[in-house]
Amino acid sequence: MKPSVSLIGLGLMGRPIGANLLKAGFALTVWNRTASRADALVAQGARAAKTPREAAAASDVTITIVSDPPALEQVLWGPEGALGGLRSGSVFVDSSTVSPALARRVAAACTERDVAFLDAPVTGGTWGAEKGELVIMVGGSQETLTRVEPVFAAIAKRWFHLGPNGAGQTVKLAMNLLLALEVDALAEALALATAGGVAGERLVEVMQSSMGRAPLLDVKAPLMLKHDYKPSFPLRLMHKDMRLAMDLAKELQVDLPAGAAATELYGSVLAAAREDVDYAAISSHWQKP
Ligand code: NA7
Repeated sequence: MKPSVSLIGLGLMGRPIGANLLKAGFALTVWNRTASRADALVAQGARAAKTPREAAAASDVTITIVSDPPALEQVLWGPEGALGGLRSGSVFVDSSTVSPALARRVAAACTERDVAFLDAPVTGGTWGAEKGELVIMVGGSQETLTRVEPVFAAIAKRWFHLGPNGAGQTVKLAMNLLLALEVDALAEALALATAGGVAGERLVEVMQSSMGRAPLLDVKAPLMLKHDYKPSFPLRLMHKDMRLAMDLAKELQVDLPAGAAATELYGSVLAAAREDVDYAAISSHWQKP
């Protein structure tokens, strides 16, 4: 029999994830801080819980996908928090991107309650979430992963078991640092070519035939050339991940000079942004109106 699932956090990622869980036939309970964001899923058959605690108590598997470490702490340990509701013997999966240290703290709190825990941040953006083609980076035991694989199959095309709790978040932070640097490198190369009198499109065309070819060019370059920064993966969340990566580097005493410079640049573009934009908006640093 399919496990019942609770989903806490119905932002850009949570809503399509919920829709795919319903489509796959899971009994779904949802909770979101802004209650109205649950309406569409409720119309499709989900049950709305009144509190995170009630949501967690309703199911065999509980998934959280909220903004950042303070948001996760709030939904777990805040008033009527989910941690107090998790059923003994159930599985808790956190798909938010947070620090490995917080993932390990959550794991310890779950162990005390006889709850199995996976840190399972995702990649693929809203596009991957809508298609049910996310990629999941998993930290925790293989046995727990095996239990939730039918749930993962409804929302993801692949998942990687990377080690004990915290390993999923470690890989996610390293990966997003790489993506942020790649997009910054592309923005810098476009700025240089454009200043030198060559259209950015021509640079991209050449890049597509070179060793620097990357799927990221297909997705982000056209948006950067059009100055179209509608958020798929918001700049504010990428900057949050870069800060988490830099904190981790400090903790592990790893020197990341390009990461540090890029984190500062992303921070200044974020501070100047007047609306929620994609991280491709890093290009706007060189595209003054
Ligand atoms: P969004 O679209 O910014 O959504 C964030 C979600 O987190 C949304 O449901 C928020 O509720 C919720 N949130 C934020 N702060 C809190 C607090 N303090 N308490 C409870 N709930 C909160 O992010 P995405 O869906 O794109 O990304 C989610 C995660 O996946 C993030 O870690 C990414 O880095 C990867 P709201 O609707 O605002 O009431």
